[in-house]
Amino acid sequence: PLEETLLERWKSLAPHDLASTTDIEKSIVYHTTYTLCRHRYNVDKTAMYSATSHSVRDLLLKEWNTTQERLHVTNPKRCYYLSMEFLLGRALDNALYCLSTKKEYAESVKALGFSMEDLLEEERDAALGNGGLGRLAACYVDSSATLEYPVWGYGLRFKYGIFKQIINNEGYQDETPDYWLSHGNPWELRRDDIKYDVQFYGYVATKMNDAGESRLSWEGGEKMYAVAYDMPIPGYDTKNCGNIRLWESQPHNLFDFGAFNNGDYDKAVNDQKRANNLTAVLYPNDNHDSGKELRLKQEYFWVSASLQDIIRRFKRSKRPWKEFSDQVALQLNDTHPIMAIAELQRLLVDVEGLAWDSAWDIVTKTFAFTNHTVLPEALERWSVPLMEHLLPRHMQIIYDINLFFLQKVEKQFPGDRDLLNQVSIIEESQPQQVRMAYLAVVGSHKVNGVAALHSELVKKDLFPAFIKCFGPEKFINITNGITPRRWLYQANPALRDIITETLGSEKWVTHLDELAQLKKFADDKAFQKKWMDVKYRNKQRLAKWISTNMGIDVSPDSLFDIQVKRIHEYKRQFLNILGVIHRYRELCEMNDSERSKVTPRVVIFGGKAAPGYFVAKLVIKLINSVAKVVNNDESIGDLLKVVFIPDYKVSLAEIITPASDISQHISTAGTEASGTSNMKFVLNGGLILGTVDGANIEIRDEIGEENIFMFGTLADKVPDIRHNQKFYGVLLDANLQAVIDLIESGAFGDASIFNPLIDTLTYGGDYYLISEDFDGYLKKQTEVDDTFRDKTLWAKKSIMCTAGMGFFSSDRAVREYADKIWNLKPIPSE
Ligand code: F55
Repeated sequence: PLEETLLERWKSLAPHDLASTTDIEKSIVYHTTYTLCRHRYNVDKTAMYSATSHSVRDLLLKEWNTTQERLHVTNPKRCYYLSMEFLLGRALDNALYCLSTKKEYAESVKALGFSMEDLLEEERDAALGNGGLGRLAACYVDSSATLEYPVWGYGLRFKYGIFKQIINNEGYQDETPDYWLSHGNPWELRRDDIKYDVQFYGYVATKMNDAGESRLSWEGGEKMYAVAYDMPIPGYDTKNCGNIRLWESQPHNLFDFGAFNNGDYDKAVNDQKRANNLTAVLYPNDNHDSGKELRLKQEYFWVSASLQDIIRRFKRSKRPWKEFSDQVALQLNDTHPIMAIAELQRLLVDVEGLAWDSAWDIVTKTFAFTNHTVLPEALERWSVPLMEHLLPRHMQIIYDINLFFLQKVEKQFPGDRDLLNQVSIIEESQPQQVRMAYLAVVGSHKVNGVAALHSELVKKDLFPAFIKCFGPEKFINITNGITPRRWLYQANPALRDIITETLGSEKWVTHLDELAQLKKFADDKAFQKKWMDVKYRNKQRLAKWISTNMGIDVSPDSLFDIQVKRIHEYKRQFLNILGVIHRYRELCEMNDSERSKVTPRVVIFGGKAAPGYFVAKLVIKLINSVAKVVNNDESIGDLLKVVFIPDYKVSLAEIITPASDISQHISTAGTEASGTSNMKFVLNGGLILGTVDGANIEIRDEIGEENIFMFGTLADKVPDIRHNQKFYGVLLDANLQAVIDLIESGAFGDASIFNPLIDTLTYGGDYYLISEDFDGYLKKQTEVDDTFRDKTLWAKKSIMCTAGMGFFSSDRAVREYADKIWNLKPIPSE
């Protein structure tokens, strides 16, 4: 460290704020010249975006540094959010708002000959996630930074994020790699000095430690480096700045000269390649576990590097180990980081020399686990042989954790063999499997679901036997939330402005409950008009995007009906498109006078299917086949249009979400843990058509049941219906049968390709209850049409939607985590 007088000098020389637009212009020109080495005759939009971002980054890094300094001095308890995925989207617009300098930068950029709108479009999405789980992590770091909680995210720096989706000429999904770093990334900082070894394979040996005690030790195998990259996460209306630390894998020995000299060139090169590949690509499956060795390697690599970093920070405080959980909270985002439990136990026992029980006490006080799904195919299980091969010492530790746990259970419930089988972390299959979710329950002090219904199902369906062992208090609910900054303030400037004008302040941006005051204007005719004008302009904006990018013209006077999310059978995009076909059938049979009474509709789909998910990809194909026929049927005109927007991602969601009249959240009851896009749409004054599932239920409770269109089987009825279908088969709903007949007639092209999809309705039962729910769905859609024709009523409902959304702010959710799980206090920046 520098001595006092030098410190003062450094302080006096610290870069100062950019006080005027001239300062900002200078900073942008500086970065163009020196960071990018571009001449002023040679600056295009991409370069200008980059220079502007570097300039903004300087401001952020200043806050980053003061935040770290403050934390260093106060040394409070910190929380680390371990998430394989952070679906951040774009950073520039968000940073400009957080630093409250968007206006100044827009002026400066203009003075230099560019438009801010153009520059914002230059930025590639940081798409390091699949869907809801990854976007949730992004919202939570936003809220943590804004609320000044000392929270860091830890994840992986994938070279390729979620693939880019292309819809080919036949209407099928193709995938191309998302090389998002091709133009550099001004929002990350590589930390060459923060680098750890991560080990794989090898064997377990017995060794003597300094005290002459024998200890097990993990030896041999292969090593890689983990190098840190930091991404600053600005808070809104605060000088606090959060951080996400992402690890990149690197070869350990820059080159294995030994192997090379021995003529084994392939081995030398392959070691390098393996290390470089480890963090190359994000697995593109949502709600489905791939079970691949490379995935387990990614998980352990990330968890190991993160724990080494966290422990190094803890050790600097010179506190005794028993205070670890007073200083550190670790949140496990789904099953992906659960190896961290075994890894921390290993580090404490094998490396730090703690006794097993003291170490285990620390572990269980430190970890908490968030579950995001009850779908069995999404819960990770790793085969014991794979684990023994890749992580031999961890496998032993998991066996021991299980043994000691089962001994305790046996003591509590003597002779209850069934119970022991039900709670064992090891599944006695061929080969044996490690049930990662069970390891998380045993190794954590709290387990939470992400919406009220889901949290009940977690207790009832996933971990019933554990309630017996631990009591129900260990299992809690924290309903998801979304950040109002990105999802209203940024994405919907027109709505933002009338809300602020009406409420007389911007307080709602950080206190979303304030929106409730809008209720008193719900019947105000002048306000309704303003409100619906905003909706109209947002629909025009989306219509323009669709026209420019897809060549399809849609009328903003139509009802915009949107379903955008990952394509999955349980989310039932199939139900939606079958409903569209039904609508088309009816239109075809109407005369002109009947048609004149129809509410014109644009049905918009978007979302990626996992590349290996055949049935989901077939749903995309069906949507596009239907779109082609319907959109080209001149007799239908504007009464019905179908659009599949390719490559749905965060930046597109920001245009799509504000433009909905209705959005669909129609999962089979009990399958969608929460959903978060439902919250985004309602926050933006969109009504929803949904099932009694996930957070839809709580949205209904908050906004009032008269403001939501709900239908469908209830979750507790689903198992019986499935059971009966298995025995007695499925008798398809009559309207559904007519729709299927139309598909099979070849109305949408070669029908045989859709057979595997149609089979999911009948073979072995209609697992997702499409037929069961079809009639209720159609009836609700008719109600939607009728209600939409009453413009005043619709406007009122739309206002009541936004007004009721205070609860769904991620600020509220993060506060709940901090209070109920992390025991964490904010560290004010001023
Ligand atoms: C990704 C990889 C695996 Cl191996 C498993 C799951 C996923 C994944 O992307 N899950 C996911 O997005 N889950 C969603 O989490 C949201 C946030 O809690 C929920 O709102 C949503 O219901 C749930 O499906």
